[in-house]
Amino acid sequence: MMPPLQINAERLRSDFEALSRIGATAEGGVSRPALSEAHLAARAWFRERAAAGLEVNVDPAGNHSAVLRQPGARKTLLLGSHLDSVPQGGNYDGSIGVLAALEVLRTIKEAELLLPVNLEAIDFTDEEGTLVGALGSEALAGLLKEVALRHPRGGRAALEAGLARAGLKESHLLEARRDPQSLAGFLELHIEQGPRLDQAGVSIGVVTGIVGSRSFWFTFEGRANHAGTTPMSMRADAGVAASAFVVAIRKIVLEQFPQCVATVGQMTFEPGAFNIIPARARHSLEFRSVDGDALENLKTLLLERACSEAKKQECRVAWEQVANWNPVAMHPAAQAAILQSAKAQGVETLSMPSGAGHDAQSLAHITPTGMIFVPSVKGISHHPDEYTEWAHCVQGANVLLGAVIRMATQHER
Ligand code: HGY
Ligand code: MN
Ligand code: MN
Repeated sequence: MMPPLQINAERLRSDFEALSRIGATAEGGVSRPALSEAHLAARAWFRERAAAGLEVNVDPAGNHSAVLRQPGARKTLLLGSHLDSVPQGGNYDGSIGVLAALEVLRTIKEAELLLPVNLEAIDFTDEEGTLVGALGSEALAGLLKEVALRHPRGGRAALEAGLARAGLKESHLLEARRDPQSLAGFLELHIEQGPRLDQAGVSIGVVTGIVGSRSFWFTFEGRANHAGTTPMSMRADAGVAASAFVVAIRKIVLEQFPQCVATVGQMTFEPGAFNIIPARARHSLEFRSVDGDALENLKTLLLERACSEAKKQECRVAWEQVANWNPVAMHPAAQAAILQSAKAQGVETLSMPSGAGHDAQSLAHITPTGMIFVPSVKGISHHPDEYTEWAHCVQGANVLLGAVIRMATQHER
């Protein structure tokens, strides 16, 4: 029996090292927030690398892709991830999926392997939600709503500045929508970003489903006053109200919603001085679960608690929901293709849900979608110390290659 086709590991490594230098931080990671100069530089690099032998495409949502056309093919199998990062992020989140996808296309082209579907290695815009959240993949899947653009998670100013830098027109973003009938599926290689594979000593994760999440901005309004002369009993301290709510969020999730996680990642007080009682406190809140009902029940409870904590401090509270992603299952055919590919390479697998969000959760709504995880050492991610053994990156790319061939050959021309 022929050994399975393998990617060119040296070429993948040289791409990974070149890309890691774009937006590199002193701490050893990368900072390439969506449509920032560093992100645009990474996209220019991708276009140049892809142009060597493949067709390059940029759609109205800025999604960048390399295309390997196949004679007579009517559908396209998408594979890829995202080149944008969180601020002060790591080198592997998203990057390894885009580079492995590009390497799969080059390997199949060099092997002169003819498939019944086109292959497209794609880098989606703003997966991380610095601007909107899964902006490019939601636009391609036809899920992007005007309301998400009017009230984006990262604020209107950041969105407008990013689109201007990238030369993208907000009014054209939705034109990136693809006809689901034109797609044969989507596969994404990604780091796990959690500790399970690393702890289990297993090198390939087969994702069964991806968590849903809800994102909000909360604003507590109190009364600014002199920090020295105002008796404690006469204060309407927005900072205390918000802080009490943040502590309550953790308590409620730990005690009543063990299937959820919640995070307050940003918080500001205004006017913001040692000697002024905060008039306003604004903070983010994001909570996630694979259980859609739990998300809605937790949302109800937290909104009630925000009101009661505000009242205790004689403050007012307002909120704005800025993201709403539902849990999605990965397609059985995609999971089977990944499992068969890993088995053919003698690689042990672990089937598992994803606690992180991904572009795959947009694509899962319109085409058979699957994800392959590779281990994150100590489960660290969204941090410069994010690290995956290089052998696992190569193995993940080879499992992606085998899964692509299996999913592609399930189609007729
Ligand atoms: O936030 C996430 O789960 C992903 O890294 N965007
Ligand atoms: Mn990611
Ligand atoms: Mn991420």
